[in-house]
This record gives sequence, structure tokens and C-alpha cells, in this order.
Amino acid sequence: MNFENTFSYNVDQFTLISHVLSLGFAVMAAGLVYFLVTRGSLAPRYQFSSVLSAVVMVSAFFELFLLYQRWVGAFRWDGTAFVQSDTLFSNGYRYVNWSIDVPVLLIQLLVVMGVTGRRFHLSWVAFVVGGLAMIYTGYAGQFYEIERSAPYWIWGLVSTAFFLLLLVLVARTVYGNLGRLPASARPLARGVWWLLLGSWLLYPGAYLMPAYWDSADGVVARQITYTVADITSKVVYGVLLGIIARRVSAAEGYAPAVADEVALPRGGI
Ligand code: RET
Repeated sequence: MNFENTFSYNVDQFTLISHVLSLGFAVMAAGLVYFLVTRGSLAPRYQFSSVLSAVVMVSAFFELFLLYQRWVGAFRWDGTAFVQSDTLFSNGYRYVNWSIDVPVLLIQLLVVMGVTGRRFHLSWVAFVVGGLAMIYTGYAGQFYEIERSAPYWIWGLVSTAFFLLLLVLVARTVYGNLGRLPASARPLARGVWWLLLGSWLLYPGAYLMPAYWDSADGVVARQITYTVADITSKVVYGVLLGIIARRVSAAEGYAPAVADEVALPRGGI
């Protein structure tokens, strides 16, 4: 069970969380349209990056929409506060959604950084295996977040080891392939690394929230943290990779169809 179910909430806390969760799925729907519409401005081999972003948007949309419904169903107004009703809120839905999104986001990086052949295959396997190991060990640990007994800390640490491994692999993917990119795209690729680092660190921060902010306000902070992390690690990251792919496409001499020139501001966004 999650610590969200151990408190009652005043009107402000309850509505703030409802709004933050609804922002999450609304942004994913908007992102889906953006990635589909701008797909044509990329050279065919990079269009797969937009398709991967669209996959992330659809899966995150449904997960966050479900979570929003769980939230509004898990509490009822008793005249003074929002108290537990007969269903539970669960962040577990987030973890299962990450099983799709984490591998897809990392594979998208390989596509845009121009990794191909054997290297692509090896990195692909390492990202999927490492990513799933990080997520499922963390998933096991979050069941113990209320009592914060040994499994909470042990699974959290095991998950962190996989996280560090992934970060090393991501840093190598970005910095090891910078030379393949046109000069105009290199600062953006470095930006992708820092964005990924900053946004992904928010997830372990949210995992730890019950340990250092064990109150209804801590729950508000945790759901805001998750939403900021979701928007930056999925949408902003996808937009940034799209801009890089567009610059690489242009450097490779790809000229988008006329309709795309009209749809996008000059120079692309
Ligand atoms: C867990 C458990 C505690 C330790 C660590 C974790 C890391 C989670 C991460 C999740 C990233 C999710 C993303 C989703 C995007 O769709 C599992 C919370 C280190 C890094 C990027």
C-alpha cells in the first residue's frame, strides 16, 4: 500500500493533486499531436524517433488518466475533509508504465544519436534489461514504504545500482557519439544528457518522499514531483530529441515536404 492512503486531505490539497494529475495526462495528449504532426520534418530514418515519442505519449496518457480516476475515487468528502473511501490509490501504475516508457525513451536516444549495427543492438539490450531491473526492484520496494522496513531500503539500493549503470550507459551514448552530429546539434545533445539526469533523479526523490516528508503535504509534493518528472523526461526530452533529429536531417540534406514547411515556423521548433 502507498502512503497516499494513510492521510486525509483538506480541499486545497485534494484539488491541487487532482489538477496536477489532470495536467499530466493533458500534456501527454498535446504531446501526441505535436509528435505526429512534426514527424514529416525529419529524414525518414529519424522519423522513428517521433513514432517512439508517440508511443510514450499514448501509454503515459492512459496511465495518468487512470491514476487521476483512482485519486478522485479513493477519497470522499465527509463534511470537513477528504477521507479514505473504499478503493485505494496506487503509484504502482506508474511503475508498470515505466516498463514501457523507460526502454522506449532510451532506444529513442540511440536512434537520434545515430547509433547503428552491433552497437545499437548491444545498447538496446543493456537499456531494456537495466531499465526493467531498475523499475521492478523499485516496484518491489515501494510496497514497504509505509513501514519503511528493510525491503524498502534494500530494494531501493538495488534499484539505484541499476540506475547508476543506466546513467553511465546514457552518458557514453551521448558523449561517445557527439562527433557524429553537426556542430549546431551538439550543445542540444549535451542538453539532453543534463535534462535526462535532472528529470530522472526526481523519481528516486519521489520514492524517498515518505521517509522525509511523511504528511499530506508530502503527498502533494510527491505528486507534483512525479508530474514535473513525467513532463520533462517524456515530453520536453522528446521535443529536444526531435529538434536534434531535425538539425541532423537538414545537415544530411533532407528537405521536408512543402506542407511541413508551412506547418512549422522557419527553422523549425
Ligand atoms: C526507483 C526506485 C528507487 C531507486 C530508483 C528508482 C528510479 C526510477 C527512475 C525512473 C524513471 C522513470 C522514467 C519514466 C518516464 O517515462 C524505481 C523509483 C533509482 C529513474 C524516466
